[in-house]
Amino acid sequence: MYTHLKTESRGQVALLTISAPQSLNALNSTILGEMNDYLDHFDASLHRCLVITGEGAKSFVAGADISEMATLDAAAGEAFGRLGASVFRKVETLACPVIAAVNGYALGGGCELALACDIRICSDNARFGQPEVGLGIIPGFSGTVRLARAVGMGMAKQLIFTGKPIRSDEALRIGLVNAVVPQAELLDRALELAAQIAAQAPLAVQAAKKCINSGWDLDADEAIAFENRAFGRCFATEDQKQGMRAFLEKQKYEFQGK
Ligand code: CO8
Repeated sequence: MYTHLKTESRGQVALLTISAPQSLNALNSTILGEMNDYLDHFDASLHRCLVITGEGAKSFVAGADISEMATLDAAAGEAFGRLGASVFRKVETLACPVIAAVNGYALGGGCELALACDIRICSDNARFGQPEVGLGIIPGFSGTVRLARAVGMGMAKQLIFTGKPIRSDEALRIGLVNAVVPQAELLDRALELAAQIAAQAPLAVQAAKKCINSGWDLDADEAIAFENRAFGRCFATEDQKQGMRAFLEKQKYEFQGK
């Protein structure tokens, strides 16, 4: 059992709540270690989608823990950055889709965690920002890499160079989030979206995630060839056979992930 993570199953959807409300869910090495363990043991044959949120109505994650970072030297800072970056990479490359339900502050490492997720939806009181340069550091959990990919280089540079947070409506405008919903509805809306994903053929969803992520880093010809191989492998699944049979016979089929 974890001290700062709450884990639940909602049918085929897993819900992970980061819970350190006294520090607005700031990420220290204990929490990052727990997340690492959770992700290492995540079974995508049991859960078809993961929703990550923060405890309470005020903060998703208010950043990496400043009290832990304050006395680090260069080597320890690099090691701490490596730990966070490796945990977030596990989020990004988790077999199934991950939705960030951003319920308030997503600052520094919190914004970077949201960026590592496949889809972000947020509450109307959410605030996003990369305030690191105001602390004498840079986004160190891969924010310089992922923010530019999400919102474009100019907007990423503005957010990172000024450290100024933005509100949920601006986050929606620049494409940082897919949707803004009232705070009280956030978790239900995130779980609804997750359930829609979970109802699809899970191996196909996983293959699509892999193609989109891998294709981003490849040139177009390689990305298309990668997709083509993945497309072919879909035809070796029971879900493809049953899914197409059910369509042609005008029936419903519950995908088995086989
Ligand atoms: N780290 C540690 N403690 C925090 C953090 C944090 N990131 N954020 C909030 N807290 C604590 C506060 O110190 C306070 O504790 P206490 O009650 O003991 O005084 C408690 O949470 C409540 O916070 P506030 O009283 O400040 O609440 P407010 O409503 O007044 O303000 C804010 C909320 C605006 C979110 C404010 O707390 C704030 O600005 N927090 C810091 C935000 C920030 O700068 N985040 C970025 C941190 S740096 C980072 O994430 C780098 C990631 C890459 C790391 C690379 C490693 C090398």
